[in-house]
Amino acid sequence: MDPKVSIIMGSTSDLPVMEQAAKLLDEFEIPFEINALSAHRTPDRAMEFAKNASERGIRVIIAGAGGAAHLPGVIAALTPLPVIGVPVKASISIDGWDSILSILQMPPGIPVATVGLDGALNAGILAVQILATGNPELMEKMKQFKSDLAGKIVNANEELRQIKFKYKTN
Ligand code: RP5
Repeated sequence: MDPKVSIIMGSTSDLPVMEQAAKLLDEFEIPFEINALSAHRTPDRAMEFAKNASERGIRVIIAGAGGAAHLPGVIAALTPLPVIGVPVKASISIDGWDSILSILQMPPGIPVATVGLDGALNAGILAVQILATGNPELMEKMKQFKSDLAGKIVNANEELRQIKFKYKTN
């Protein structure tokens, strides 16, 4: 299987967060690869990866990092592919804001589609949505996924209806 999505992260300490994206891609049966790559510890490898990803058939890159998280931006600067950035709340973090702002606040011309703090699940969903724009079968699966989410709220309301309060009217 040739990978369509590449998940990269600054360190394996990011894995507990980034594996949420991997699980989601597995659920949608999307071939993906997962690697550690650092903009400051392995800058040459990061550059080589970014320059070759498109030619290798990768369609979307999900990049997670914590602290002064320049990995997604550096990769986005070197590839024409869409890059989804995942700010990770690392142990060195100042409440996650360092990572959020480093990834989110890219200068004009080099976008990184930034999800919320530790939001790797949303990154996975967004990657599938990007792929689905050119794949009707995947689009149907995404529709089903969304309707399953709606089903959860229907069930939640059913449970909430059972809860009794003196002044609760529904
Ligand atoms: C970043 O530094 C990584 O993305 C990670 O979130 C953080 C800490 O890395 P380790 O010291 O745990 O390897 O580059």
